[in-house]
Amino acid sequence: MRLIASLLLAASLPVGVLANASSAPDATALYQAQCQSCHGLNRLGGTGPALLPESLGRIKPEEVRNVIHDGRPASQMAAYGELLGSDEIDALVGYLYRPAEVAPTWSEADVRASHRILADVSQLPDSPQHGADPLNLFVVVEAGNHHVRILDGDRFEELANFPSHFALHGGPKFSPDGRFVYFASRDGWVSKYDLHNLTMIAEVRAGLNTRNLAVSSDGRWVMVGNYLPGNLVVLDAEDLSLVKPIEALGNDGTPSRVSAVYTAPQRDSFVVALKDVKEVWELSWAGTPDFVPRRILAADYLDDFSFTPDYRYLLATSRQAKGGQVIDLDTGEALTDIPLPGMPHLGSGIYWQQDGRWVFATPNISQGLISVLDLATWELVTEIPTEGPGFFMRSHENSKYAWTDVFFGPNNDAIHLIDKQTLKVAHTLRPVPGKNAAHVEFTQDGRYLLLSVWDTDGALLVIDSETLEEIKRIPMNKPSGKYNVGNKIGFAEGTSH
Ligand code: DHE
Repeated sequence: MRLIASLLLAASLPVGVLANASSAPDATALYQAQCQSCHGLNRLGGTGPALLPESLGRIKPEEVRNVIHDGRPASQMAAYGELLGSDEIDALVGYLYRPAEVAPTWSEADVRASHRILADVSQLPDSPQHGADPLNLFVVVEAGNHHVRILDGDRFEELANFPSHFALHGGPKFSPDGRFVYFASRDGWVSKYDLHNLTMIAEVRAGLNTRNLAVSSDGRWVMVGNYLPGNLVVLDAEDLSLVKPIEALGNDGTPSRVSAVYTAPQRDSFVVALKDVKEVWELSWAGTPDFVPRRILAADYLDDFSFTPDYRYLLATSRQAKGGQVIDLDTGEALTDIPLPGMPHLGSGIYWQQDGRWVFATPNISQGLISVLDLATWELVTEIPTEGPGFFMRSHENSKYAWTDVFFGPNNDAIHLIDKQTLKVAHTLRPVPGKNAAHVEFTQDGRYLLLSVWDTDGALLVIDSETLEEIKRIPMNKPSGKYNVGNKIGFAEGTSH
């Protein structure tokens, strides 16, 4: 409705409001007339997403142009191609990629004002109302149209399908009993959804540009990591009300963006990666927490973490060292550097037992290889060549393969199955030739797995993990991550944490 109102408003504006004397379109006036009612004052977002350069960094200007011209299907974004000339659309696109005239801010009061309770949990049944096994549900993020689908992991049938906030990123996280799932959008919105009742419970905008969230394993706290503003935000996991914002300032006062926040269950703490200062933070949630960070000072900027199964050691990408560095979280000491030359995507790394020892494997974003490390000695065991750089890796303790995608380059339709004992590629599948195949997740028993055909005209494939045969195809628009409740709450071997 508001979009239609803004269209009518624009249509009735006097000539000259949308173009200046030299007849170059006035992008600021265009924004105010056409976009502001949905996308907010100063481009901070409203019913539509924020349109700041920080928010659009991952979207090509051509795509933004197309969305303005044609609208976005299955959303409130209308098509402006009939109303605006091509020079006006170009001016708008240029404007959206320019820094905001007013520096964007998001205060404690803004967080509180955005908080909404959408359902009263005390009035809802506390047992599953859908008839499916609550620990074998899948939460599937359909990135192409900003939706979430909930699937029964035994019958692979859909239980719910609902719109999400714009651009969910990072894995959704679960309450310890698996009843609730928490989502973070790149736009700063955090939502809590009840998987027993298939109902949204609460939401809050914790920042303007968010990286991810983590949930404490006692189920009490949600910690959100933001680029904009550079801070952590502690929320009450019960209703997402604000508990405490924590400014990300280095030891010497240097402001930083937060790269990501992780849950370390055995340590009763959150571990935080900081983008602009050489520190790792640990914040304990034990007892009555004050959420004052313990600072581990590092010799380098450390980003994108993975952990040993006991969460004693942290594996981080490091810009200066050989690509990777291990930190002992007990002592705070840097233990060793690890040769990881291909920009590892450690968040997707997984571990398993090979030949009586624990190994850790990670894909690399800039080179087509999987790095395999010995978790006891931190020696590089091998590098497994792939058909191109990958993003995600998954396995299950009942599967003999580690599945990894080729996310980038001409072979991005390939999926490699690495034999977990020989550490060699045992099979290469091309589920839909010519279309990007990426990101898998197993059922709780490891018998089947879901695989994304990451394409506008894409699908979720259900594959038998033994025979490798496709047993079902569910059409979807760019399905990205998918998450099995039981695997996630059990911190299962082979899945992301
Ligand atoms: Fe992600 C997880 C960082 C780009 C899809 N991504 C993560 C995590 C981090 C991270 C630190 C782990 C946090 C968590 O799960 O809570 N991602 C980054 C980046 O720094 C990078 C390279 C650039 C950026 O601007 O953010 C990046 N990520 C992407 C994408 O382009 C992807 C493919 C599409 C998208 O949605 O933006 C993407 N990232 C994902 C997904 C996960 C993820 C689906 C969860 C994986 C899982 O299985 O748990």
